[in-house]
Amino acid sequence: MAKQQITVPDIGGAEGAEVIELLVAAGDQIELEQGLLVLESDKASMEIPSTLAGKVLQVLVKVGDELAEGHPIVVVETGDETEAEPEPEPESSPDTAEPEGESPARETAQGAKAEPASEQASPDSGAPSEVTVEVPDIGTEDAVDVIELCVKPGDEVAEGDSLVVLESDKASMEVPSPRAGKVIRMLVKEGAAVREGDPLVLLESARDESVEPSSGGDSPAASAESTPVNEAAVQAPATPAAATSQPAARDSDDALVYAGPAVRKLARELGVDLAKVTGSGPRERVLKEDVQGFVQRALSGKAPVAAVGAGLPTVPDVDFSAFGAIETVPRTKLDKLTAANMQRSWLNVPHVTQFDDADITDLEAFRKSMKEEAEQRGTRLTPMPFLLKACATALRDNPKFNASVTADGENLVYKHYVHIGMAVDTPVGLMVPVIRDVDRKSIWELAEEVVELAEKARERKLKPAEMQGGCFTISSLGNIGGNGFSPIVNTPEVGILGVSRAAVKPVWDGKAFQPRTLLPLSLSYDHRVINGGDAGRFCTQLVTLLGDIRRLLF
Ligand code: CAO
Repeated sequence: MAKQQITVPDIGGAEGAEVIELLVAAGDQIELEQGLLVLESDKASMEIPSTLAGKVLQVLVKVGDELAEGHPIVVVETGDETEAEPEPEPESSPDTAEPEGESPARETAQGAKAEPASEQASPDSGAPSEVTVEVPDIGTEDAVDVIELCVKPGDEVAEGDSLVVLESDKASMEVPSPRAGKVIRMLVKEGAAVREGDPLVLLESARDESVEPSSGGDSPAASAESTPVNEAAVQAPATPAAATSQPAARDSDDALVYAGPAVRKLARELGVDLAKVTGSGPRERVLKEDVQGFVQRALSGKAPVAAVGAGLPTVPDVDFSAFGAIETVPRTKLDKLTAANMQRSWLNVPHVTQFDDADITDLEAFRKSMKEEAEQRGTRLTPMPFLLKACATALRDNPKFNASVTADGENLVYKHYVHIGMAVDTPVGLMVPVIRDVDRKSIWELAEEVVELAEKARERKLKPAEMQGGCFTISSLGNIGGNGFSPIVNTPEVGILGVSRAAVKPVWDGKAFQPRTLLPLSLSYDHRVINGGDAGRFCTQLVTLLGDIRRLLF
C-alpha cells in the first residue's frame, strides 16, 4: 500500500482556475483516468482525470477553491509500492503506529465530519489555536449553497456571530461562530455548494479552557498539511485535461447552458437536453444532481410541463428597457423554488375554493381578555392558535383533508398525525414552518410555537426538518388585509385555509342588525381528492368551531 498525492496538471497556464465540481469523495475507489474534479478558468472548464487507481483517502480541495498547476488535489492509497517513495518513518512509539489498512488521514477526515468545529491542537494550552468551522448538521445529505459570507479575513467575531448563510431547497440558515476569535481565512466562496462537515472558516481563537484539545489535526485543512503522505506528487498529464476542455457555454443547441464536461457527458448518456434543465449550482450552473433530478421527475411524470413539452405557450421575453429605465435583480433561490412549487401545484391540482365567514365576536372578546395573561407568559395570543386548533379538530373529523394522493393516483394515504404548516411572509420569500401534533397541544403551547416559528422563519433560522411533514396549511393575511383570496394548495397536501382580515359588520339576527366580528375564510382544496360536499362540511365545521370555541374542548 502506498499513499500518493495527485496535483493539478499543466492547465495551459491558467492561474486561479476555480473548482466548480468535485467528482470524488474520501473513501471512493477510483480508476485510472476517472474524473477527480472539474476546474473552470476564464476560458474553459476541464475535468482533471486521475493518474492513479486506488482509494481516495482525502480530498484536499473544495468547490470554490482557486487552483494553479501543482496544487495538491487528492491523496490516494494505491496497491502499488513501487511507484511510491517510502513512507516517512513514524517517530511515534509502536502503539501509536498506523494500524494496517486504516490510515491516520482517513481517520482524521471522518473525525472532522462529526464536529461542527475542529481545532488544531496547540502544544501550549494558553496560546491561540486555529479552529476550522465546518458545516454543521443541516438536516440533509444534499449539498446546500453558501449564499452569504458574513465575515472576512481579519474580522474579530464573538461566539454566536453569524459566519456564513447557507441555503438549501427548503431553508436558509446562518452558521454561528462556535467561539470568539479572529477570522484567518474564508474556506468557501459565495455560491459554493457544501455539505455537512465541509470547512467554512478558519478562525484563530483565544484558547478556551473548557475545550478539549482534539486528537490533532482533525480538520481536513489541518490534516492536509500534516498527513504523512508520500511527498512524490504525481501530476496528471496535460493532454486529457486539454482534450476535455470546452467552453462552458457551448456553441450547439444548448449553447447558453452553463455546465461542466462531466455533467454534459451524463446528460448525453441519459439523453437529456441540458437546455431544459434548471441549474442549481453557483450562477445557475447545471450540476449532476440537476440532471438526475430532471430524469427522475420526467420518469415520475412530475417534470415541469414546459420542460416535457406539454405544449403550453411560453410567455414572451420582453425588453422592458425599450420603455424606460429598469433594474434587473436576481431572484433568491427560495423565491424561485416557491415559484416552481406554486406552478407545479397549480398545473397538477384542480383547485376549487370555498368561501365563508366565521363569526368570531366571542372568540375575539375572549382572546382580548387573555392578552394580559399572554404577556405575563411572555407570548402573544393572536387568532392563529385558535385557527390551528379548529383546523386540527376539523382534520380529525374529516380525514380526507388529512390525506395525500399517491403519485400514481392509485391510493390515498391517511395520516394519523395532525401537523399543520403556517405560511410566513419573510423578506426573502414565503416559508412554511410546520407545527407538529396540533391536535395534542394547548392554545398556549400553540401560541408560543407560532411566535417562535414565525421569528425563526424571518431570521432564516428554520431547519429543513421544521418545514417538513405538513398535512394542511394555514395562510393568514389577517394582519395585512383583504376580504378574501384563493390560496394555492401546498401539494402533496390536499387543502389550505386562507384567512383574511376580520372586520365588524352588521349581521341580521331576525329582528335587527347586530355588529359582529366576521373572519373571512377561504378553503382551497384538491378536487381530485376532496369533493364539494367534503369541503362544505369541513368549512362549516370550522365556522361553527370558531363561532363557539367551547366546542374545541370536544
Ligand atoms: N384579522 C384581524 N386581525 C388579525 C388577524 C385577522 N384575521 N390575524 C391577525 N390579526 C392581528 C393579530 O391579532 C395581531 O394584532 P394584536 O397584537 O392586536 O392581537 C396583528 O394582527 C399581527 O398579527 P401577526 O401577523 O403578528 O400574528 P399572526 O399570529 O396572526 O400571524 C403569521 C403570524 C406568521 C402567519 C403572519 O405574521 C404572516 O406572516 N402572515 C403572512 C402569511 C402569508 O404571506 N400568506 C400568503 C401565502 S401565499 O403567497
